[in-house]
Amino acid sequence: MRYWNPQAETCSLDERHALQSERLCNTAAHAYNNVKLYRDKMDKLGVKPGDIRSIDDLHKLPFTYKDDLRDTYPYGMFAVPMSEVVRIHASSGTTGKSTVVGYTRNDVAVWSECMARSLMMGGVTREDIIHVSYGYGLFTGGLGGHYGGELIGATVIPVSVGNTKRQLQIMEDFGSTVLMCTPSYACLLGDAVTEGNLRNKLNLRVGFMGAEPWSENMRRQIEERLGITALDIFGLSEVCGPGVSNECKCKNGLHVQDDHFYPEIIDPDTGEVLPHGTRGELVFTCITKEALPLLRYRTRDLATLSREACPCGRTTIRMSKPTGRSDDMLIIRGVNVFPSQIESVLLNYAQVAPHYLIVVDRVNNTDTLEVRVEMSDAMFSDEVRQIESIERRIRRDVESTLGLSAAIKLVAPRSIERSEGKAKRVLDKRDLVK
Ligand code: DLL
Repeated sequence: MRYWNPQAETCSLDERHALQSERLCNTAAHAYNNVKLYRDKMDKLGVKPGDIRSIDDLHKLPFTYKDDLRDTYPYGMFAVPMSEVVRIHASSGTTGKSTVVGYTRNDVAVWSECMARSLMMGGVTREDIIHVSYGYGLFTGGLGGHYGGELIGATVIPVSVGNTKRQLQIMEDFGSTVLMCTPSYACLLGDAVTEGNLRNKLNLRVGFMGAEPWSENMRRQIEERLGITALDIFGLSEVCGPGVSNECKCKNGLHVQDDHFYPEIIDPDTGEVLPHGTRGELVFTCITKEALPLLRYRTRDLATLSREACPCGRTTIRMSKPTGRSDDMLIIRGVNVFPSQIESVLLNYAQVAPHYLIVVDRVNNTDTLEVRVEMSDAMFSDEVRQIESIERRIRRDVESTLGLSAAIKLVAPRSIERSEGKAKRVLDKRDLVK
């Protein structure tokens, strides 16, 4: 079988349009009737659910922003009672509070279905052994891959992250055929396989890499070193997690599961909807979600959309690899990081000045994070021991805020370059999109 759900994946454009329209009408009413924030936003625009008669009316609906989720933290945008919510995930917010996502039983089923469709794009069947090295926990990567794999009937190994030596041992001993992990971790595994001369001992065939941007160069490296076909998988927690879109073996864009997540591309500055083929900000409307029916959610990811026919036969719309962001979010070792999160930690320390620079690099296929912070004049004359102690405390606070280790370097007053316009807070030396 080539498709998990042939009807959903290969139906005619007219059928697709009719299904999307019906689902959007229901979702607009569901959101309006059950989420105060949407009722207020739609009332302000003078739009009633009855004004939404087809998917072509989508542009009449208001946008949703990450901050809307933060302002209603944790459950204020849920459209069902908590007794209907069977799962919670969360991702980084712009400051202290995370973005909380809820799923009903049906939402988990839809997500699993989308993941099963994704896995089948890489030819995964019940005969496969899926090695899931995405993190299990509030992050959606681990459980997303897990449920999709089980739905197909494949054997799923929930390895989660870390301990590369053990990962390779499990892959070899358990005969893993499918690898799911971030592209940077796949590069690291590739290095270890090459070093240990392990390639012939592994049975890997295909990989699903995502959660962060990656280049064609990285794809080449991963495929060569691990002996696999490496496919791009995209998603975001707010919309469901991985499986919003995925590459098929043609590798010419990611098929969006647009019978569940309807994409638009807009101008990030004006909000105007842009024609297919134009680069802009990706916006998703969740047209089947029960717990969190997001309308026109601003992902901040920059991409293009295409309706050109794909040789695989799927009629879903395709998106390009995301080629950047319209905000300042960084993805470091698969973890989403907003500079404002780091700033909020630094502001708690009177000893350091509000001048800092976040330096991100990639060394031996692993992302590194260093925060350079200027000391105040008073602190600069302190003893080394005291300076080191503050450095340690800041490191601990940054790590617990981000869930990611960071090097903290206290530097001399006025040593960080000042800019005349907007302060430049981030120096990203990685070469991610090419
Ligand atoms: O990263 C979900 C996921 C898990 C996707 C496993 C794929 C595999 P969040 O933590 O909410 O969710 O981060 C979402 O990560 O808005 C993009 O900026 C970025 N991102 C996700 N997949 C890709 C990808 C998961 N394939 C944010 N290419 C998104 C580039 C990606 N960026």
